[in-house]
Amino acid sequence: MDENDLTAVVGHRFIYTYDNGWQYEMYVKNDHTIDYRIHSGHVGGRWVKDQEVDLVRLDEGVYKVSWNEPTGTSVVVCVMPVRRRLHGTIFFPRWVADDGRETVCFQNEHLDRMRELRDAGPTYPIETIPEFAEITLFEHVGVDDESVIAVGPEELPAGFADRRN
Ligand code: FER
Repeated sequence: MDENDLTAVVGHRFIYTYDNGWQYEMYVKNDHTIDYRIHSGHVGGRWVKDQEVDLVRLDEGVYKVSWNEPTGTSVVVCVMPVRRRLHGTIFFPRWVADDGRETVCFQNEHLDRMRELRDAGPTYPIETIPEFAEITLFEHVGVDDESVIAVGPEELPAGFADRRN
């Protein structure tokens, strides 16, 4: 198998709902960058562009995306596009787990504030949230397209995140 063939995920947008009901949207903009929106959940309304990630192909049809946010939150998402399934583990620092409201924004405009909050903590105990999700929409939209994730989740037309394919 070719570990370096990431074409099944790079340039794709997917919308998924975790088994706990939280709905997310990820755009794999290129092999080291994602943009995303959080449609619902503990920090619903939050959205981010140009998050650096590590992306690897673990095996046939299995991809892993890992990163750490300026807030201190870490995330690992294992994506299985053909199975329309993924598994994500979110590691919230204590301050986000206790009250995530401060992180609900277009993060790119508040990066220094997020790092300040991260450094103020508290960090521990970290809240680990491991959940499977169903991928309800999966589409190829091309690489490095800044128009794919360009507005916050609240600005989208009604039903945007509920489209299925
Ligand atoms: C995901 C789970 C968590 C995800 C992003 C996060 C884009 C980010 C959480 C946060 O920073 O609060 O599946 O995908």
